[in-house]
Amino acid sequence: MNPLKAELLSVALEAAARAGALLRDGRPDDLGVAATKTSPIDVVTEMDLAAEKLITDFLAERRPADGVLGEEGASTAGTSGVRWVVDPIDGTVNYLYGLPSWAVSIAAEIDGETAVGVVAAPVRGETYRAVRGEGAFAGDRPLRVRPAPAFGQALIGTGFGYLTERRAAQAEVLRALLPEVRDIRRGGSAAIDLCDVACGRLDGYYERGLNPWDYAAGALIAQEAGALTGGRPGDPASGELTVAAPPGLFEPLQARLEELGAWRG
Ligand code: LIP
Repeated sequence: MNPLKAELLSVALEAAARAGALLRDGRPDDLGVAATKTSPIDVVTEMDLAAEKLITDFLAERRPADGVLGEEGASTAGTSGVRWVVDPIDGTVNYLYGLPSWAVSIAAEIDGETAVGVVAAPVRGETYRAVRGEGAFAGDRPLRVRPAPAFGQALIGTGFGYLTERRAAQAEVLRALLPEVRDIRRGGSAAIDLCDVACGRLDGYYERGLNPWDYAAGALIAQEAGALTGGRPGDPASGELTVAAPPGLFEPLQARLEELGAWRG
């Protein structure tokens, strides 16, 4: 493995492990909402802020010349060509309510391309990782997507935004898609959903409105496990639309989402 990528992986794994332990073991029983962002249901807790500080302090200590982009406000340009993209708690609402499906998501870009991705899911006891071109793993277990099923047999993950108008548009897409596939799962963490595609626990995933920190690490892990990822036809995954699925399912799913206008709203 490339020495730089090996170092970035080691740093990401340690940062995610430290933040995951803080979040798992230090969650206050009376955890409340510390602030809201784009809407009254787009919440931040004191633990989101504490975890992002732990991660950014660790990155500054180990990789002081790197840039950082974090969901809770971390933003430094850096001079090394490496930028960290950090979601300290992906699945914040699940974490707030004490539900198990949340993760620490840490990606490292080299010259603008995601090279390393780590998603730690402490309550699951699993940490997913990938280095571009080197495969995807959960611990030491190699990950591989489930072979593409017929469209009507596909288990599809998705999620919803925090703005009323967007949620109404997303519900219309869901209303059309649900009768056409095996079933839908809404887990509440894009990073975990993308890792579940990588593990073969979901056949596919799509969502409109994600931020880079939601999908950067998970999309690399899904790619390295054999999934195709993207947005609207011909576009990369983005906040407009993120789609992930194995070849043979990715194409019909992406085409159907285009027909349904899943990128609107
Ligand atoms: C979450 C995403 C999830 C989406 C939620 C939320 P957060 O990120 O991971 O897929 O459906 O609405 O955006 O806000 O918990 O970091």
